[in-house]
Amino acid sequence: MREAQPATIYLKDYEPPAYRIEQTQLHFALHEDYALVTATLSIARTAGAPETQALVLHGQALKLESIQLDGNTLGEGTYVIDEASLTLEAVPGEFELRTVVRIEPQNNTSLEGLYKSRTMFCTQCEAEGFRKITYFLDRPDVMSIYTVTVEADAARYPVLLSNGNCVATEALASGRHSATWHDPFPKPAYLFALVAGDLSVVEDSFTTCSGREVDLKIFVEPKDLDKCDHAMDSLKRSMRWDEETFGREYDLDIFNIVAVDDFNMGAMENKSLNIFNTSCVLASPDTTTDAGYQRVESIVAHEYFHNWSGNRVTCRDWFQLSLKEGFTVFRDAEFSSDMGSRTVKRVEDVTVLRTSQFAEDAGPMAHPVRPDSFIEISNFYTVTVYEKGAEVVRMIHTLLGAESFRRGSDLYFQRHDGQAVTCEDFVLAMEDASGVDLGLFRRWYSQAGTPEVSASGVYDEEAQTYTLTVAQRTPPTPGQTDKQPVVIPLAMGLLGDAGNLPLRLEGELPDTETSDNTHRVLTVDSAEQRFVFTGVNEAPVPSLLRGFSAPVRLDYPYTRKDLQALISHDADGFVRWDASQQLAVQVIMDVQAQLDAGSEPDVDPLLIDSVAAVIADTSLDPAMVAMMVTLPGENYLAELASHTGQADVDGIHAARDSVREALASALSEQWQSLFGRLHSVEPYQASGPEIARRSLCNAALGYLSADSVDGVELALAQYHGANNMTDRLAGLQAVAYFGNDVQRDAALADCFDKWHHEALVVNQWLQLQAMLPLEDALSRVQALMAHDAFDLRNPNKVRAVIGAFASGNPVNFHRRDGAGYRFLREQVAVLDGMNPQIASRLLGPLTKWRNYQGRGDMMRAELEELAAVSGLSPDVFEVVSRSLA
Ligand code: B3K
Ligand code: ZN
Repeated sequence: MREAQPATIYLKDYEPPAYRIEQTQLHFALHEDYALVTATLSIARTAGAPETQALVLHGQALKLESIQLDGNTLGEGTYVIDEASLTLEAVPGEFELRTVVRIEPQNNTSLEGLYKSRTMFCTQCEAEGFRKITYFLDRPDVMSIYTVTVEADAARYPVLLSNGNCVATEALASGRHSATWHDPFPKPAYLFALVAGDLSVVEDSFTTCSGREVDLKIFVEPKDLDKCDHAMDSLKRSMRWDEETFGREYDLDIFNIVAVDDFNMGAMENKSLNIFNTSCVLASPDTTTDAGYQRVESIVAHEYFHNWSGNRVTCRDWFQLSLKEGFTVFRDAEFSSDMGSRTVKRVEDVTVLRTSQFAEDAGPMAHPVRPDSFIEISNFYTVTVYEKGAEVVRMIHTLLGAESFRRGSDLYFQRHDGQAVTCEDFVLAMEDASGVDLGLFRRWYSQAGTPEVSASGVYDEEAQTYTLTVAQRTPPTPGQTDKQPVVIPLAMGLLGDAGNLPLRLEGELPDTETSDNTHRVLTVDSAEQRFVFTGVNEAPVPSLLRGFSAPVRLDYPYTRKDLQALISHDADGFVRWDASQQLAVQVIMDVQAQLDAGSEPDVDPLLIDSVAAVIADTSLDPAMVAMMVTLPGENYLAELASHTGQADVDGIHAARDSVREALASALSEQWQSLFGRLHSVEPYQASGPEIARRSLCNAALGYLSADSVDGVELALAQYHGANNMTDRLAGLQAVAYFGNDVQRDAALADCFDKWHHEALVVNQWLQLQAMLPLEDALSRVQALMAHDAFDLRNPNKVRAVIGAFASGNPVNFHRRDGAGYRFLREQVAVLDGMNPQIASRLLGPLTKWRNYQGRGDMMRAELEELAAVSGLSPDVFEVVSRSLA
């Protein structure tokens, strides 16, 4: 048990490594109750480092069996081992170090390092898991060439994989065999991977732009062989897209993906051996929803894109995590936009950003895209580093324009190929290639918190001018009280009665007008600025932050009529959707106030008219219609409420339900005819138009079942008759939410009965139940945890039940009696002993204790209870202590 408080690491303390490891040879002897890892490292002192510099290798939970330096066994007393390192006080300038360590993969429940998932061995090393495999300089700026031999029982583990190319295989005595892999590209230890198992494979190939053949393989358990086609297709499309869009060609002759069931996150970009959570790679119409298909496509692409943005050019240190993650999320979002609908993808991403990232930025864990300090880096794989980081890259793209941005990324890859670099290097390449000064823009990397932009407009009819005043401020965040203005690209237009108006800024000559003179990107970079548009011949409604051009909170005093105008005919799809959400938010808040005051809810007919108009607008993509008629989520509403005060979870839930009922009943005929028109029993296709059709059809089904028992019958029929998981789950969900107890329990039981053999379906079944806003939700969740289908060691199950309850069932997690909070605290305490990363992640909802009306004390008390537990992992310790600070 650790006594001292875990140490904080600071970016300002970064020092380049004193030693390099040029070659790394590893030999793994895998057995059922232990593994022996022999590491032979060619180490050299960095030029300029003092000869007296000790060599300190990272190492955790390793049992050293032997150690040799240049062939000579080192005796005890010539080195020092503690719980995190192996230190050699005096070493030559160049030498070979050989260690043999014993580890226990079968007992490794942290799923970090080398561990067992069901029947296979696999690894997860990012960020600092390699030190649980062998003694090493486990930091991303130490890059080495790896040769790896894996030896195991041939019958149990016929497939033996590591990074790079397979250079030898051997049959050994006692039914064992081995395979040796060599990766010609130097890489940091976090990209190392190993897999040993009895796996089946789906094979394909890809011809790169220069004509090289690459073998593509997806390894899965034999039962999942029929669920690999979509991932394989997505991989080939990603490879082509990266060549065409970013000029990036794949660099080896082999690219492997392995699916594992027990995985802490979605997937991992290990060089040429990506390891995936089964939930992010397997897809079949019967087990996977449309959202699941899209997730597989985007995660396969994301991990593949890392081959350049992350692997060929990697991070100098973990403070630079967003260098690879923000950039790669931007790249995968662009890919998905090109594969499907750009606006739909944007709306989905912005919803996540505004619901989760804005909340993170406003809470105790707020940190800049490039954090200054951390205790446990695993806690910083956040929506800020990923999603806000991607927004920062997107803003550079907007400010430079597509062509200069591409020149910048070409320069970045060419200049830094094979290096471990910083966010600053990325920005510099963008500046050098474009000539655009990004000096002040850099604040986005160092300043935490979501900027608040307030805009107001004045129309002068006589002068025919429209003056837009834009002010910005960023609220203080923990440890950062003084904020500077940031550079905000504000994409905008002006909407008149008959459409978007031509734009001319004061002082501009008419010939500076661009081809699309109804759209502009204004650069807002000081505390307050005015933009005067001339020649404006009618009072416009401003269309602001088009495409969500910057990750800010925008406040403009729109009237409901203004919003209606934007919804019905602005040129920007994102603004149309956003206006529909703003209108819904206003109406829900009205209803909440009415319910609070004890009056009957009175839903503004303007909302109903506007939803009716959206449904009737056949020029809109059905997926857009589905998103525009879907009310903002309870977590988003709570985030908005806590921005200006505190959230009343029950009030939000009741008001949102009541507005939904009003829309359901006022427009029941429209929902009926939509459903009738869109419902289909044709064979499933995961194509854009089909996904769009299903999304709108199922939105209609939701309203129909909220409105009447006939609607529930329709949902029940859809559940039973569906030929795909999207429609089946939508039917089941509608029955579970709006049906009576008998219908609900029968349908849920039927689903388990039919699908208990498909783990990924069972996870969705668990999650649906954990999120039901029923009075007995907590005891249902406890019963699910006692169910045979549940397993506390499997992160997917934990997320599906405990995670979904705590973050997707607000009324029950925030029960008045505090039982939801107690439950989460107890689970986190248990999980912390098994899997600290998962434990720490689950804590998220409790950290927001300041946001909730009448609940804060109870939530804080649970955090205090956790803080008092001795032997907390650094992961949980960091989150708890920051939350209480
Ligand atoms: N790079 C990995 C995430 C690793 C998380 C480690 N705790 C997956 C990704 O972002 O592509
Ligand atoms: Zn990533």
